[in-house]
Amino acid sequence: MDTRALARRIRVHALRMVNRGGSSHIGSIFSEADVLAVLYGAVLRVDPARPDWPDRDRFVLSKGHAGAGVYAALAERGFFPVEWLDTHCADGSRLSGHVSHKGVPGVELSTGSLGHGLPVCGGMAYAAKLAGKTHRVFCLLSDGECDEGSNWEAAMFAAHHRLDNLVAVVDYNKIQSLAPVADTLRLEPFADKWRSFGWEAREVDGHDHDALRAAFGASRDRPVVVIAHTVKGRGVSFMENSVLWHYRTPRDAEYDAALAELTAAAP
Ligand SMILES: Cc1ncc(C[n+]2csc(CCOP(=O)(O)OP(=O)(O)O)c2C)c(N)n1
Repeated sequence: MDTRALARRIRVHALRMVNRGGSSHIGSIFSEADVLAVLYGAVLRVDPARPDWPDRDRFVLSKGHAGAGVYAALAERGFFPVEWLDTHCADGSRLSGHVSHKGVPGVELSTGSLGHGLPVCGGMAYAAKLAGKTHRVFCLLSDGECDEGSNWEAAMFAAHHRLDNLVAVVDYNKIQSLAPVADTLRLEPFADKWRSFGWEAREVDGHDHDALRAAFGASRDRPVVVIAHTVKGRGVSFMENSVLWHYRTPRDAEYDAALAELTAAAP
């Protein structure tokens, strides 16, 4: 699958969904879109016709507020009709703003309260090991989410059990909600922290599809964290690196301008 084209479609779907549903977090979705496209387009071993296939790779979006990106990726991969996306955040829709697994094929875990995805993924990866399974577990975290102590407990657990089937991906866009991460609770030296917890840390440009693909390769003996350096709002110039687009909904001229920019972009 052409992952760059998939990333662009994820962004366009998400922009429409957020506009139509009157919801937020478009900057957070744009920053993760390339990671999602590479995972769903080239890396995850999944079967849309059998979303509960026991040997499937698991993907959990721990930064659950950016769930529109996952819904768009799943629809594009054929887990459910693309038309479902039109119901995002509407009354009675199964596609809630924070990602939900209830009635949505392909979603493994409902999230939104930050700090829970990695602990659950550690359990999934450990269970796979105990059962002698070879599938892998991927967890997408946000940088601000790494303020939550539960992640560091999960990091210790995963290293202790040598969970080489577990991959954490951090969408390191350097902004959390309304302020820079560095001013809120500094993460650096971030990769060294993970390494000191017993993980293999790989740092990449989170919008470079070849680099991401290579970084998702297996490790021989320990859990892997892919620190994906990203830009919040990536793909729409007036949203990039702006705290405004964490909670703001693009409307009217802003929406038109964003859509025009995304649809004009290659590929
Ligand atoms: C436990 C918990 N505390 C607070 C929040 C409210 N909240 C929503 S998004 C967010 C931070 C967003 O920044 P970041 O985690 O870096 O994600 P980004 O959107 O930049 O990818 C916060 C604090 C939450 N969802 N869960």
